[in-house]
Amino acid sequence: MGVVNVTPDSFSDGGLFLDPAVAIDHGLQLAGEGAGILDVGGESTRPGADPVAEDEELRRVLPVVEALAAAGHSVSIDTTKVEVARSALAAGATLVNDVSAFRFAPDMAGLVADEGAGCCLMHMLGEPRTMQADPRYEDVVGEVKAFLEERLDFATGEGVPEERIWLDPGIGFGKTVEHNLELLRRLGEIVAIGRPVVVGTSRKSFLGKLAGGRAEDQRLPGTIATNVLALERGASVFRVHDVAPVADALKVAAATVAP
Ligand code: PMM
Repeated sequence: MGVVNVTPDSFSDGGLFLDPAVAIDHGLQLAGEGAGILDVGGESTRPGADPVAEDEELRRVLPVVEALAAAGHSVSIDTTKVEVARSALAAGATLVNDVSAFRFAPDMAGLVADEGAGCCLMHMLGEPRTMQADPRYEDVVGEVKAFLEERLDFATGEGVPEERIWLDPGIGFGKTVEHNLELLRRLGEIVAIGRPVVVGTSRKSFLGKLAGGRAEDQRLPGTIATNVLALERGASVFRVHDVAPVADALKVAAATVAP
């Protein structure tokens, strides 16, 4: 899954692809590098980010979704707003990547069900504005797993077939470095829920901290290391900014994992 952020303020690429034409080119490039899905987002979820108004989010993402879908690519829409998801699905997206797992807009489940779309349900502690203010868990893996199971039940109860649901532990969303590491070490427990697991470690701050203080553009080695290990532990979808190098690493790693 290649990241196409149409935002002025995402943590690692904010402002680079705010012009729709540039974002479309970027998406096409990521598809050429091997991304099977292009994840288009118009609202930054970085810690402390302010919410974006619906009309502004639509203005950012719609032309990009439309162009990438028209070019024959699979597109997911990274949003927590039901009207943004509705328009993106109408414009050709086939999957809703909701970092609130339908908590912010419960109607999103019915939309996904009615439209025959897929969805990715991600764990986040609270909301982006406050999630990194002293996150605490008794047992981070147990709590994330219980949350994802509850959200899976909610979504299927609203009519989304289980086969169309992916789950994501939400690396960096209300988690300390140690919480992220524990989730990656014990990823198998999330995989055991029985749905495809998405991981998003790409360029995240814990990678910078672990490598001695690396800036966003120097976190590719950590991104590769974590994605390769996540593959070995059963993850199915890898959400990254740097598709070509990660796709190579995953191909080689997959060839060494027992079938
Ligand atoms: N991370 C970000 C945004 N959306 N969606 C999913 N499913 N999983 C993630 O880990 C995730 C996400 C934040 O990264 P970005 O600002 O670079 O897009």
